[in-house]
Parts: sequence; structure tokens; C-alpha cells
Amino acid sequence: SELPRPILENPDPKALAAEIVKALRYRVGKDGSVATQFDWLTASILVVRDRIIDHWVKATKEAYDEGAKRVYYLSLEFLIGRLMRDAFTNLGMMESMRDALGSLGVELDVISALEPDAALGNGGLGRLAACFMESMATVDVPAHGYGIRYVNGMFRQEIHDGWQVELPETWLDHGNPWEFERRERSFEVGFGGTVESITTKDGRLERHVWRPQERILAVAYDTPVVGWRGNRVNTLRLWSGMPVDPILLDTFNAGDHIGALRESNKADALSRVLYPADSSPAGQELRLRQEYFFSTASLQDIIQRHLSQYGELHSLPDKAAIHLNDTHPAVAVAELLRLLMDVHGIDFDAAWDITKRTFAYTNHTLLPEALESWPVPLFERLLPRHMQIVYAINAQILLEARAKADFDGEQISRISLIEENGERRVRMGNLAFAGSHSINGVSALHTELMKETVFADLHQLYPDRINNKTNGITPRRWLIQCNPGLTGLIREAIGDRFLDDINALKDLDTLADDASFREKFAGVKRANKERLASLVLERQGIKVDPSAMFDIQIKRIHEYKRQLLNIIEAVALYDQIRSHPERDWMPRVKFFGGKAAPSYHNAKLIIKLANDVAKVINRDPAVGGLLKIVFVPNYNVSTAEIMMPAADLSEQISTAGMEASGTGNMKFALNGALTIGTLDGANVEIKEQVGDDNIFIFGLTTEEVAERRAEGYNPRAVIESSPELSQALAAISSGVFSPDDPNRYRELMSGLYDHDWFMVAADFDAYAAAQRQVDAVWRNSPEWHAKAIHNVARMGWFSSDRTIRQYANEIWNVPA
Ligand code: DL6
Repeated sequence: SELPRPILENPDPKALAAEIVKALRYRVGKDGSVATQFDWLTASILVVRDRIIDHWVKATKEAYDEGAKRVYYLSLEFLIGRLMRDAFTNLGMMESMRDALGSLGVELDVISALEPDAALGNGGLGRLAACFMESMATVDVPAHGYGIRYVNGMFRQEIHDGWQVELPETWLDHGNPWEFERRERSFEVGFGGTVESITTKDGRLERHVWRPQERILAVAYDTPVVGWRGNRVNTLRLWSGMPVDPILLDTFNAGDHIGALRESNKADALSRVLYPADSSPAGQELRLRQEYFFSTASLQDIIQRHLSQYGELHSLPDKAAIHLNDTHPAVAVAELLRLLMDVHGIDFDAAWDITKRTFAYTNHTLLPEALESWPVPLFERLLPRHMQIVYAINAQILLEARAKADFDGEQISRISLIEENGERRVRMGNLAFAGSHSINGVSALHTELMKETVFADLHQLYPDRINNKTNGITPRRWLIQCNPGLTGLIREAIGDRFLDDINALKDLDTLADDASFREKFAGVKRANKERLASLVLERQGIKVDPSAMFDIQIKRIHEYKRQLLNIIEAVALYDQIRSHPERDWMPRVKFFGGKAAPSYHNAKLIIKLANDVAKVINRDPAVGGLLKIVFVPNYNVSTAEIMMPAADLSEQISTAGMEASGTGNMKFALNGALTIGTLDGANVEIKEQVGDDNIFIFGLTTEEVAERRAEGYNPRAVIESSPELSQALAAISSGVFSPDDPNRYRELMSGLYDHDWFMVAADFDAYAAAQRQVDAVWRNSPEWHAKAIHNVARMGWFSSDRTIRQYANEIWNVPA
């Protein structure tokens, strides 16, 4: 039967209040008089979850009955954040919930702040997966996300004396009311052991049987993901490791109480922690185990579902599109072949054809150090059958490469799945490419660079496979939910059409010239800045003035993202303000936020530098509050939801050619910040959409970076020719900001003089000039706000609904 289509009409708060009280009593087991804030949170989640479940059951059944093709999104990371407000927003219940809770003496904002962030990801790649899940539900694509239910997600960052300290994040401490454990949905995962060849009586090879030495169970935990207006509810299925034998009783009885838990500990380790490095492969055995663990569990699940519905596997590509989110699940290519051949008796040629037609792969980075590969001996020891299969695939693609007469030996060796220079390694990017019918990049520039660099040879061999799908963000979380003030203003100005068709934001364009609208827009921004200012005061005791420009750089800390360029420019500006106090400086607060991989020395030092510089500048009375620096600790999805709407200026200043896309850049612009950025990643397309006049572009282009490197870039000469830069570097290097340890930044600075791979020096003057241009526009407030309004009006294209429709139509072949 047709369920009522939830719309933005809030349900009756009285009835909702009764539901909450009932959930509190019968499902949390508490009475209102003794309930904690957490109990109210749980009860509220259960109430909204019930509504979601009705739609979930319906959507799942419909997809089954219609024999719809399903999308399976395999991702080692889902950076979800909080879910409750998202669900309220998408079901149009926010205000009713607020009133219902209010009538019970509970504040929605207080309890929603207690919901832990599900931080099962590092950064852009994981957050993209979360936006995609929401968009797939919104545009009605039947989909399952598959990942790992890490007990400890992304670490919590504290700043002690300016240094990053990593602490475990324990998001499951109070239980997780969103998830459903599905013990009945568990699959065996093997590791190690031997491979037996079974032959027929006349000696012909019949099949291979892998006899793993270790066995572990993967148990499913399902979370419903609801789309806009509850249109559709999809499933995020996360796997948790469980021992086959929880306790080895013989060992226990023999007195070895610790040894008796060996199996249990091993299983537990698989889904215990998320590796906290976003762009260098962890390299450890546990990581490969995690990758295989979730890949095989997901494939076994997919195959079981397909077989129960269709009874055979040749139709798999017609009914299932399996997407590899980067190379982390690339071992699935070999695993699907193994399952098809060894378990289901399909021959190699047919199995290989099914595999290629089923898989698609997204690349998220060109950084050479981020391309995953595994030492052959490790791969072979853990996955002996898969090693054989990798060799078989390799033979197949090298045969195809040789058949193309123009391939030389060098190219053949670059196409090979096995890296032969030095230690032999399995190249996961090549494996994912070989086993997929579609390989996509995440911005137009990145996709072109993929064709020219990492995958140049594979692209020549299979020229139809690489395509572009520029990233997007869900406007529900990144506008409607995180910026209710702006959403309200837009609704008032252009009506509600944009809620369903984000391109309708274009109607705002003409309002950029309307002084009264601009004032209201400025008022909303001001309120969002006040909210951030209170947060910073409350959490860090730092007072910032909301009328100053809020200039924000929030993202992982990475040399290529060039937080260092920003900090050095701040130091140069500080110097200028002190030397020329008489000039008309525009007050600014520079915010930084982001985590560094625990083993990334320079990134951690950059965090310390930001904090050291902040300490000196913020205390200097000569600056008179014209410049302040704030490093916001523990940047995560929830903090982003407060910072994005409060930004005036968005810093997107990576070295051209190095940021695959960026998605923070989109969130800022959608919330009315102007971008200062390089022609990198999706900045290029943002510039095309918002127009050259509404963005501050500076710096070397990708080609220029390559040329400078090729011709022997000499950063020392560049630094010496820029007095502002030399002075800033000298100040940092000599310990002006680190009097307790004057040499702290000497090496970091001398690195800039000697190699400067990320072109900080080469781009410095252009960046500083662009910042002065920013000041000039900021001085003219109506002009600034008009540009900001144009940004909001023109960012609709970056909705992840658009991205998902493109994936659906051009890669997965499902309607959307
Ligand atoms: O595609 C999502 C996101 C891009 O927007 C970023 O530009 C890119 O750096 C990021 N990559 C990662 C880690 N890469 N790997 N593997 O998060 O992907």
C-alpha cells in the first residue's frame, strides 16, 4: 500500500511527545523523571527510526518485486557524522520534534549535541561515500553501502601545548540505536592455508579448493539511510569481526586463559580500528586483512541475495553494479573470480566477463605514495588462491597488451599487476582497473590527469573505460540542516522549489542586486558567525569578533593542501600590520582545523606552528585584534556543520594538480563563502559555475607546476626575490614563534629553501596579492555579499544528487 509521502509538514507535536514517552518507557526502560539526556536522545532516535523502518521495508520489498538492479557501494570508509538531525530534516519533523521535546522539558539542541559522530572515515573519500548514500536514497536508486563497523573510528584530536594528541574515539559507548545486528547474516572469512588442485580421473584440472588456515566470521549490522522526504530508504551494512569459536575451551581448561581468547582477539582486531592515514597506504598486514574481510563478506552477501532471487550467476551484471570506492576493496576483483570459479563452477573466461561487467572503480588521488600495493609474499601468505588468480588476470591483460603491437616493454611492465622494480608487489590500482568496465576520476582536471599519468598505459589499452564524475555534496546536510537561517531566507525569497530541485537556487541570482535581500543575507551570515564565535569562546576561551572576516581552512593537514602557505602569509601580514599600523587593515580571523595522520611528522609540526603563531599574534597588543588565529581542535563532521555556514572566505589553496577534487570547497560556496583558490580539482569547475568575478583564483596552473619542476625549480632564488616571504620565513625559522625551542621550525623552513615540492614559495606572492584583493572587496560590503549570493545561487550543480544521477545513468545502468 502507498505510504503517505512525508513532506515538510511537521507531524503533531502532541502525538510525537506521546510516542517519545512511550519509547522511553518501553524500549529504553526509563520513566521521564529519571531519564538522562542520553535516554531522551535514544528515545527520540527510536521514534524517528520507526518511521524510517516503514519506508525501509517498503523500498526493499519493491526493489525485490520489481527485480530492480541494485547498486553495491563498497567503501572502507563512511564518514557519516550524526544521523538524528539528518533524519528529522529529511522527514520534515525537525520543528515538531523540537516542540514535542520542549513540551517534555527537553531541548532538542542539547540532546542532538550528545549524539556521537559516526566517524568511520578519514576525510573526503569517506564523507563522499556518506553523501552518496543519502543521494542514492533521494534519487531512488536501490543501493547498499558495505563497509566495516569500526569500534574506534577516526581518533579524537586534542591539542596539548599546541601539539596534536590522538585519543581513541568511542562512539559506541552508549550503544547505537540506529543499527540492527543481523547475526543470521554472517559469512566466513578465511586467511592463509593452502590451495588444492582437484583433478579428474584422466588428470584434467577440475577446480581449485582453498583451505584457509584461519577462519573468522563477518557479522552484519544494518543502518537505514533515508533520503529527502523519505523517498526511499537504503541500507548501510557494516561488518563486524566475530570468532568462529569464541573461546578455545581445551586451551582454557589446560590453564591458558589468555590463549583461550586468541581467536576472539583476532576477530575483534579486524573491525576494531580505522587506519587514520588518508593518503598513504597503511602497509600493515591488518589493513590487507580488513580489506579482504569486508570485500569477501560483501560479495558473499551479494551472491547469496542474487542466487536466492535468480538462481544463477550469469545475470549478475544485469542485476548488480558493484562499485569500488578507491582501491581499498580492489581485492574484491580476485575474490569475485574465486567465488564464481571455485565455488560456483564457472570457467575463467565467463567469470572474468561477469566480473568486468559488474565492477566499476573510482580513483580519488594521484599522489604516488597513496597508490596501494602489497608485497607479493604477504599477499601470497594471506590469500594464496587470490595470488594465483591475480597471476591469471595478469596473463590475460598482458596478452591483450601484446596483441596491441605498439606497446613497448616499458609499457607492458607498467600495465602489469605485479610491480617488478625492487620488491615485487601487487598493484591494487591496476587490479581495480583491469577488473572494471568503468574507471572514474572525481573532477574534470583529475580525470584528465589520470589519463595522462598513473593510468596512461592502461588508458591506451582500454580507451573506453576512464570517465569523469565530478564530486558533489548533499544539500540536505550541507545547506538545509546545517544552515537553517539561510534555508529560511531562501524559502522566503524564492519559495520551496529548490528543496526538490537544487538548481532552482539560480532564482537567487537576481536578488544579489537587491539591497534589502543583501542585508538579510548578511544578517544570516552574522548569526552563523556568532554561533561559531560562541563555540570558540566556550571550548577554547578565545574571543573573536564576528564583524571581522572569517577566513577558514578546514581539511586534513597535508603538505599538498598547503596550510603552511596560509600560515606563512598570516605571519607576513602580521609583520605588515606591525610595520604599518596606520594603514586601513581589514580585521580577519583565520581559522584552521584538521587532523594529521599520527605518523606524518611534518603535518603534525604544521599544527604546532599554527598554534605557536596564534599564541604570539593573538597576544600582541600592537595588532589590536586586526588579525587573530584560531586552531579549532578535533575537526569533524559536526564541527564542519558549524564552521561552513560561518565562513566568509574559503581557503582552497592546494598545489595545482594535487587535490583530486575537494568537497569542502563546495560546502563553503553553497553556504555563501567566497573562495580563494588555485586552479586545482573541482575549484576549476566551481570557477566555471560561479563566474570569474565571484572567486579569487591565484597561482601556478598544473602545467606550470610541471614545467617549473621540469626546468629545475629553484625555490631559494624565489624566496630571496620576495622580501615579504623571506622575512616571514626568517622569523619562523629563527624562533620568533617558538622561543621555548628556537630550532623547532628550522628544518621545515629549510625544506622550503631546498626543494619546496609543493611550490609554496613559487605561489606565495600571487597568494598574498590575491589576499589583498580579497581585503579590497571585503571593504565594500554590498559588493562582497552580492558575490556571496551569486555563489549560493550557482552551486546547485554540485549537489551529489547530480553526481549520483550521472553514476546511475553512465556507469551503473540503473534508472535515476
Ligand atoms: O573524492 C573525494 C575526495 C576528494 O575530494 C579529495 O580531493 C581527495 O583528496 C580525497 N581522497 C582521499 C584519500 N585518497 N585516497 N585513497 O580522501 O577524495
